Amino acid sequence: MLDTAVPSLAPTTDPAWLLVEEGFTLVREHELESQFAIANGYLGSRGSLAEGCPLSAPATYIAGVFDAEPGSVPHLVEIHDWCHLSVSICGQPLRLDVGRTLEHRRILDMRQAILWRFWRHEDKDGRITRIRSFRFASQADRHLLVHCVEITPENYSGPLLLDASLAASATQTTHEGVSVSVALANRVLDPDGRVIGSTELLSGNQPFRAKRGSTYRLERVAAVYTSRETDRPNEAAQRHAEDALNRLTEIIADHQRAWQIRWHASDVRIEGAPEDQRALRFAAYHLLSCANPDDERVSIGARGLSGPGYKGHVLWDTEIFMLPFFTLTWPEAARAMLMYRYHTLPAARANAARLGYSGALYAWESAATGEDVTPSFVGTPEGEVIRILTGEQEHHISADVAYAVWQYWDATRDDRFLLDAGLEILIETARFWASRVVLEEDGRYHIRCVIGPDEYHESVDDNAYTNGMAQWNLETAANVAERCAVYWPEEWQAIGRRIAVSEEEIQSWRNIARDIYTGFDERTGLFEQFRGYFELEDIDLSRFANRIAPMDVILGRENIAKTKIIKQPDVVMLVYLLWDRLPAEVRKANFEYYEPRCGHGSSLSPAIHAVVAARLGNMALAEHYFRQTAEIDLANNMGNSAAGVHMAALGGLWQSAVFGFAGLHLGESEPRFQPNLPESWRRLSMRFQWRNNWFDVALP
Ligand code: IFM
Repeated sequence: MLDTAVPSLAPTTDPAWLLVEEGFTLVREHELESQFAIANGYLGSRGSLAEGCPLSAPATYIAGVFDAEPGSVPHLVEIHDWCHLSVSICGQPLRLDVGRTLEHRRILDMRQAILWRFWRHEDKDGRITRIRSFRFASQADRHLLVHCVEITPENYSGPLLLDASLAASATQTTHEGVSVSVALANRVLDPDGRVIGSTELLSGNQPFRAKRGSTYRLERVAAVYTSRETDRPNEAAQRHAEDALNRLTEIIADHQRAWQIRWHASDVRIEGAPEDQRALRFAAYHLLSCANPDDERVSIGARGLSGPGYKGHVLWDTEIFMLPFFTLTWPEAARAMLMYRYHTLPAARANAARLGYSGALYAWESAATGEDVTPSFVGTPEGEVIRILTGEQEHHISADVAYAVWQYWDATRDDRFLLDAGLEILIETARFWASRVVLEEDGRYHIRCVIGPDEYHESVDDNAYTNGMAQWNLETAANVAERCAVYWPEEWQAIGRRIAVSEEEIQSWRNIARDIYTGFDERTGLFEQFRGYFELEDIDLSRFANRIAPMDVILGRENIAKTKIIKQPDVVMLVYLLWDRLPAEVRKANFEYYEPRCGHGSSLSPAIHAVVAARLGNMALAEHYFRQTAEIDLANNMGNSAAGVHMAALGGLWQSAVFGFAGLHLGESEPRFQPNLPESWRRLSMRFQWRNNWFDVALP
């Protein structure tokens, strides 16, 4: 008899840790597969039903492993459906759409990061079968995925057939030359815990007799390796899967312990608002699931490892929306993500050079190498082909990466990172801006033909966000470079040998930053979002309050560009990121002007409005936007969670609780709180790490 922890494992009892789906609604299946995804920063697997259903889209991804068919942009590779399993009893397949479902419940236990399924089913001849299963992606051993299924014939004895043949061990090689090996180790146990078979019992053609009231268990481990980690991924995967199956109890305990550590460092506890609590845990669950402090070659894509959206590409979503969570709760993971930007600096340099600029222009959409992989065209459901200009024009990404580098260093004082990687990013991005600006007749530096965060307006001049962030980038690079030259002269010389920086160059960054056009109007205190924005048609968005489609669909792409309606915060984004540099009345004036003009056509939008509204004390708006953000995936309120959860919105939700409602400000000498909690939040408590100290906070 095997000593295994499987039978005693159970979901957490506190409902604030659980996401529960009762019953089965076919059309919700895709969004649930995203919500219920399990991941560990190396592997991610959608929460599909093991036996499949007409709408199943199972997929398992490996972070950073992309493939590209000729002529198309790279996408995350989908590996074999490792957890497929069909069960037949007395010759009848057990399926939700055949017979009668007596009970069907799926539970994502976020505390243990385990996806559970409880199912009682009656076939057309009255046979009742009970299934209890769970799966997880080990947080302690990132190469492992585990799936256990218990099957109990409640009121009959008869032949039980298991078919997992679709989930065979396999090796596949991508067009990009990466070999991926998935090895499975299985065993089937009888009610006494004795092994009665392994792979042969899962072939779909070897039934065994199951006894009424007895529970049979399948234990299955998938191990995944690629040629990026070892020359022999196949052997490594085989060995690892066999070994892990023999140590299942330990594997489970290690996974639970690893998550305990993560939650201890990052759980934001809310008393008085269970739904908000659950939403914050859902956000942290997916963020924590997608990070890997041990791999500097990867970062987190817009939909994490939960679905095919954005093909797994990395955008500014990571640095501006997700990274603050990691910097303050898991700095090792934040560092690895920034190192991904360091390792892709050569591609960013090439990208700038290709367009005739100096320094580094990060790819708007980035995959394994950092080359720009933004698709140039997209087809709409109506069959229209649309040109995509973001890859060519959304240059603010370079300043966003620089901003994240500085934020990380400021919060961690990780000098080694700054000297080995961060400073080079700051310098190369500043260099890009110095070559990107044009000194015009008015004596000001201008940046023409860009797209700001508001993607409803393309090819605009002097976008306030882009210019403001470029100004910040130039000034910060100058300050940090000068500081390094004084404090770390040897390292500074070494950096100089790699990317020679002269005092004149630093001075030129300061001059540009001083004279760059910002679009700020002293009289009104407003930034003009871009040249000519104030002359555009003003449309009262409250007239469209009950809309069910985004404004660009309602008005049409060309028409919306002629209006002041914006897709997502642009000036408000600038106000948020450069908060301490702007007077209070300027922040307020710009929020009050732009907020009513925002159509929230992007999942990135409401969270930033929530943070800024909370900081301004506008609690009604702040709570409204907080809940809108929470519902993006939990209620699929944008209708596109099927393609994966929205990682930026999840990071934004955390930011709206921490930097918005809790009012955390990371000043020069110590963190300060200026809380504005929603009325229902009796108490917010959290931990975070700042400059190598842990802070435990309880508000009020
Ligand atoms: O990066 C965002 C962009 O700002 C708006 N559209 C969606 C992208 C990916 O989330």
